Amino acid sequence: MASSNLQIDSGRLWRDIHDTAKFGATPKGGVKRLTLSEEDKKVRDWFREACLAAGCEVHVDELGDMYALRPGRDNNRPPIGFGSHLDTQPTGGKYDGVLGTLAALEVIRTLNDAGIVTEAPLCIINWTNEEGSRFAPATMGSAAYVGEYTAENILGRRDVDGVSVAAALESIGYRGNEAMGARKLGGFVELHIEQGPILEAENKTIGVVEGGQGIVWYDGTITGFASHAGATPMALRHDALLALSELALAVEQAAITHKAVATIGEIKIENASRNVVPGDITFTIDARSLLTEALDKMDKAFKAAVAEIAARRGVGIELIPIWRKEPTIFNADYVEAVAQASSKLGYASRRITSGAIHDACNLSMAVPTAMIFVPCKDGISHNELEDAKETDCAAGANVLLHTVLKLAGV
Ligand code: HGY
Ligand code: MN
Ligand code: MN
Ligand code: MN
Repeated sequence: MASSNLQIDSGRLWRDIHDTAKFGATPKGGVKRLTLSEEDKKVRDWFREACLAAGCEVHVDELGDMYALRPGRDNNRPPIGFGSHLDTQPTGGKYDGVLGTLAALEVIRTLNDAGIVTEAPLCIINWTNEEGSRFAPATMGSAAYVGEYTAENILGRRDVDGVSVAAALESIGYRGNEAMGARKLGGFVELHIEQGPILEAENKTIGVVEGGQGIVWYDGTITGFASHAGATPMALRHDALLALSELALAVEQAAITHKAVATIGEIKIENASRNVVPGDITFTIDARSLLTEALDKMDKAFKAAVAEIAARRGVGIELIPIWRKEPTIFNADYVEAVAQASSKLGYASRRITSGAIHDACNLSMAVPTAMIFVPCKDGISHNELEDAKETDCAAGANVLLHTVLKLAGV
């Protein structure tokens, strides 16, 4: 069958997306499938069976990244990789990561149905712990794959209950024996929902992603002084929560000033009690920008605010950067391949940059990489309301199919 007007099976992809959403389904229609949890095991097992049924060889590396290989005519060439992630946020949705991973599987099935063998081999990938909400950092598996971390460094990381990555991998049977990074790729393409409002607002079906924001994650602690909520005069308090409240407004102002974004999250008052002035608080900051210098300027502004608030309120404030990733620029030829596939298929598209971090942002440090976005309803993601249209998911998968055909050769 000629490959030029090949289309994926939209119904099959849509069924897969909704079938796998049952692994970690929440009452509000979202998905809670934290990395290396029992729910993650169930979707990994489903994905492995589906890849085997599609004739792929499935390999797992020491951090649980899953690689499903489809031979090409010339298996001396490195495979073209494509995929995303199957783990979700605690209040995640059905499409973040899932669309890109299952669309990759659908591309393989479509090629099987059409009896097409590409020149280069293909490799579809489910990366471990893209979300970073159980174990930091986010995009963990792909970051280790490109050498940002050793496997040992990652295996020792622990979640809030003290469970290590190594123990969690073993508990779900996905601590593979393939050495991290052993599987060389010739390039990588990731399909993903935009997770923002632009494509929908402009009535565009495809986002041709040119790059992504850089990111800095901080862990913060504020040490005030727990005291009696009734007997302690306001002027004598060292209230950790009020100090954090002022810092939060300073973080917001720094982001606005530098045309960036920043979020205070994961706030925890230690031994909280209604009638005790908060003494000790932990919190996190997620700061992002397309510009490295904006990340640096925000860092400076955060540090200045910490010093001023701590001195004035008589509290201790510690802000520790735990992860930094520079802004990403994707490979121009790969981006062009996405643009050409999308216009050949007649989809309305526009160039766009990614506000979210993705595994592709790591892969772009090692191999030519590009991303394809499709709209999500009201731009909502990292929320159980996350939703997308079947036609947009199919369009994204068709652009993925034709981009991969172009890059792998048919
Ligand atoms: O945070 C992120 O950007 C990613 O979606 N986990
Ligand atoms: Mn994602
Ligand atoms: Mn996400
Ligand atoms: Mn992401």
